[in-house]
Amino acid sequence: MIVPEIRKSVCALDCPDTCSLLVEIDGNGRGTKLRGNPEHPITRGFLCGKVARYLERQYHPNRLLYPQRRTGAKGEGRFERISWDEALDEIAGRLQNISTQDGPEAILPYSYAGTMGLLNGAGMDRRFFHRLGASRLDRTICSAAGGEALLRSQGIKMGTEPEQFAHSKLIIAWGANILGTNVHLWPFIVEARRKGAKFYVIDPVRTRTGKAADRHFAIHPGSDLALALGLIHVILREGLQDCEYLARHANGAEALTELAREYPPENVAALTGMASEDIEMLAREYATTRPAAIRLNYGVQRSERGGAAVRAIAALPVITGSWREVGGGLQLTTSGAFEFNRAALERPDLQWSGPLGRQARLVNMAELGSALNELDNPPVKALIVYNSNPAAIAPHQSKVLAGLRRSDLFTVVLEHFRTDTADYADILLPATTFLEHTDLYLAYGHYYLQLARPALKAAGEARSNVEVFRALAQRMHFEDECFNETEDDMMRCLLDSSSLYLSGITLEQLHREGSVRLNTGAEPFLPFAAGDFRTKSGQFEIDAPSLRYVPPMESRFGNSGIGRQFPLELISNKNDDSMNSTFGHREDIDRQAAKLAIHPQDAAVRGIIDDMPVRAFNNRGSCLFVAKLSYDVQPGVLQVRTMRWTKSSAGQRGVNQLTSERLTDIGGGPTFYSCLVQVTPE
Ligand SMILES: Nc1nc2c(c(=O)[nH]1)N[C@H]1C(S)=C(S)[C@@H](COP(=O)(O)OP(=O)(O)OC[C@H]3O[C@@H](n4cnc5c(=O)[nH]c(N)nc54)[C@H](O)[C@@H]3O)O[C@H]1N2
Ligand SMILES: Nc1nc2c(c(=O)[nH]1)N[C@H]1C(S)=C(S)[C@@H](COP(=O)(O)OP(=O)(O)OC[C@H]3O[C@@H](n4cnc5c(=O)[nH]c(N)nc54)[C@H](O)[C@@H]3O)O[C@H]1N2
Ligand SMILES: [Mo]
Repeated sequence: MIVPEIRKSVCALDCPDTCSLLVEIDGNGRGTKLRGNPEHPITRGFLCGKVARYLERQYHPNRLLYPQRRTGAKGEGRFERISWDEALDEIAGRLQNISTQDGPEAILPYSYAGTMGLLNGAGMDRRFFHRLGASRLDRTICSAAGGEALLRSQGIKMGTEPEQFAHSKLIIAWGANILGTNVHLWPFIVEARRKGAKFYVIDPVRTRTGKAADRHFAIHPGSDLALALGLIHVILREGLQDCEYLARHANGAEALTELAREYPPENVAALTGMASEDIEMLAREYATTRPAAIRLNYGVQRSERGGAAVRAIAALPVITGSWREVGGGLQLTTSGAFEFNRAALERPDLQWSGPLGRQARLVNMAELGSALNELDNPPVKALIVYNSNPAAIAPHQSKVLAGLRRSDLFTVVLEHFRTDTADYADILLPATTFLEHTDLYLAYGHYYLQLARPALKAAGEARSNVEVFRALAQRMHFEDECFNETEDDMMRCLLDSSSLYLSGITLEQLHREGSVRLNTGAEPFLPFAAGDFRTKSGQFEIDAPSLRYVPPMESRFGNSGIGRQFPLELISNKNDDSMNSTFGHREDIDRQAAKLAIHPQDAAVRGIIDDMPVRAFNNRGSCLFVAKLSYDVQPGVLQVRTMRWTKSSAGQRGVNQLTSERLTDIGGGPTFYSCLVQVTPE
């Protein structure tokens, strides 16, 4: 038997788990199998379904293999092959002209976390755009509201490590579909349950995770702030708080006590749709079952008051003193512990020595449609897209597509596949995958830093984002030394940080070991056991006045009147088997994303039966789905799994036809899950 060669890699998909991978390679250097690294403390030898099959995507016949120039109309998807030299010359020439005529801020980069790699996600690209003086992109599309909430309350985006969930006696998955989007946390929950822990889920949708729980609490979308205040009401009323912890480590407890008085369980039951006894029970169990951990994920903060909801939920372990305990606390993200020297990597200082001589304007990526159609002084004349597929994933899609169709917009797309966005490119460039380039990875669901070297040969003429922006910098005669740096130089820049969490970690060690635990100090890691919040005051900032609950305007209970015309709340959350729009080329994924879950009551009054084609619409747009009658959603709530490519959906269109550009209360995030629609048989 021939023993295959094994190379190590790291999964770069936008996921809290950031897995350590083993790639089996045959004699010709071709990858034959991907496995989870059994030695990695979080990956623990298994992969999710989509990444176990990632080699299909890697070697897919539709992979982009060489640079192309558009020959058809924008959006039509007709291209001709060109050379890299032609492509880079044309891009550099066009960007130079636009910069001269309209000013460099007429150029807008658009990228998100297609790869979580730091070099290809926020490295040479940032340097290039900073030196160019291009508009800066506010990367809000995913986690801005929740992130800002943690920064305001805790001063740092950090939380309970996944390993400690095994020691919890009560685990609450709050807007967190763990089995679907964070499956490597699951074994720790299984271990806890084996030792007697209870597992509860708070989610408007009964997801796979909800079905696997001891209890699933169906909550009205966007009403989590009210629930948190109701729980706080009961905890304080019954004296279950940790007075000492609160007094020493939190600011604003008195004002919160006042506010919480206004949220007795009876009132909160009406606001959240949960039973008043359940609210009482949940509060008591949470405060008295020790240790108790909350896995809060990003579902909660994708609605209008999402930031305040996260701040109120994050106050719970402060009120009960749960941060003192192994297996207590809360995890929304761990990413803040990776305190790299980002300035050395991204070089924002280059803006001052470039043509602009100042910091460039900031454009919110959640408002791309407005930016492309309405922004002035200067208008956006060039859009450079990489690590993202805005034609599918950005809200108010009709506006985004109208912008992408503009004949005076020069669009460049760096991609693996001809996505919906790629169809609008003037120049389309083939990108390498994470299996083909070097990168460094933080994680937002654990505390291990990882390095991956190329495991496979680049497909066709594909180049990494780092290589492309390095080459463009040369074409544009940017002479700063940083544009000559290698990937290793760039990683050294990142590691050159005074953070204790990174102290002693070297590139050599990362190269040798692949995965290195951050220096989180003595085990077990209890970041806020003695307070130590990173706010200016060093205290957890409750800020009760910002936590008053009002239902989302765009909900059945909002006061805007939209609900009369469009009475159903649509949640377009993640697909268990996919990754945003990344697997949009797969037919099975497309079929899943075409299904609209609707409660049998809502279906009956509309004459909708199972498997019937239906149209969902509102004042922004409309799209076709196949109805799936289901008790997994409450009456008044619909659910669809994101995210299909419009082009593979045969004219039925993507769900973001329906979502709005309205922003969250803080952080400027999108409100994907505050979305009212009407549904009719098609
Ligand atoms: N399989 C898979 N994994 C993924 C992704 C994927 O597309 N597929 N995407 C990745 C990305 S980009 C991210 S940001 C993470 C996100 O990971 P999660 O935050 O876990 O994913 P979501 O599906 O957005 O939301 C989680 C749950 O919140 C629920 N929810 C929606 N609105 C509300 C609400 O108002 N209140 C409450 N309590 N719950 C609500 C949804 O029904 C959903 O079940 O997952 C990452 N992992
Ligand atoms: N309705 C609705 N809309 C949503 C969401 C939702 O839940 N509902 N979720 C939102 C969230 S949380 C997020 S994070 C965004 C995600 O939106 P995006 O960040 O756009 O994520 P993907 O759709 O996965 O697209 C990533 C693209 O990057 C490409 N890519 C991957 N690696 C590389 C690389 O190394 N180089 C280059 N050049 N390209 C690469 C992939 O091929 C893929 O097409 O969507 C948001 N939109
Ligand atoms: Mo995300």
